[in-house]
Amino acid sequence: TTSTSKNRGLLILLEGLDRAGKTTQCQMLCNSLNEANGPGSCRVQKVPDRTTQIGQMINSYLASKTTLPDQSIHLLFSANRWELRQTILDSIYSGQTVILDRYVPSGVAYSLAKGVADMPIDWCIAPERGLPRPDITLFLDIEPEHANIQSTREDFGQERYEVSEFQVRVRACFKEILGDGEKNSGVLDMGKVITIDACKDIKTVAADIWQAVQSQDVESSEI
Ligand code: NYM
Repeated sequence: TTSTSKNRGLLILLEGLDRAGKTTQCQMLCNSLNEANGPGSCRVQKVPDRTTQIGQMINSYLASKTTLPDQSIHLLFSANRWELRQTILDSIYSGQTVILDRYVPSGVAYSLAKGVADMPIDWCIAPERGLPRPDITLFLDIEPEHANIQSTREDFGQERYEVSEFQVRVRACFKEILGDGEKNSGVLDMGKVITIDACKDIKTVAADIWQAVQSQDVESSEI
């Protein structure tokens, strides 16, 4: 089970398209885990982390204030995760569970969906090798047309990639790289992958996520 009897915290990843409700669900899951296991036993890490210098470059790119070659922005997203690596490991090995709001699968799926000829899947995955592996990945699946109108981020719909034809391709790429259920059935090893129907109402999705996390017998192996 996911109790604090483990000597390390868990690394839990929530993935999905823009407006699938990831940020809301990360917060709800974190609140529930903090209630169950004690305050501070869990935290959320947003990826990309827009607060670092690299994060600010990513933010300008997403806001279309700057342009960059597809390869460059891909590597900046990856570099942003490498900046987070040590703090994630520190948290986990001090016993704190970390919930990631996006991670490696977003990095690969959004770049692959661009269909750039010299950015095949192995090129996209290469810079991600060696980053901490999540214990469990919850893919919040929505039909792109069900993307929530309401979002916790005010500028939703304004950023690059937030166009529905592109989201359809990103969804297909997510499914290709994550597989559908069994460990290692996709191209990336993101731990146990569970697909959650995120078209349901917020509370039902939260309950489904809670159940998936509780029912998961996570190995306390090295990350
Ligand atoms: N994105 C996110 C990428 O293209 N590559 C990545 O590695 C990551 C982590 O940036 N449209 C894209 C997905 C989103 C945007 O938005 C980040 P948000 O709302 O901060 O999750």
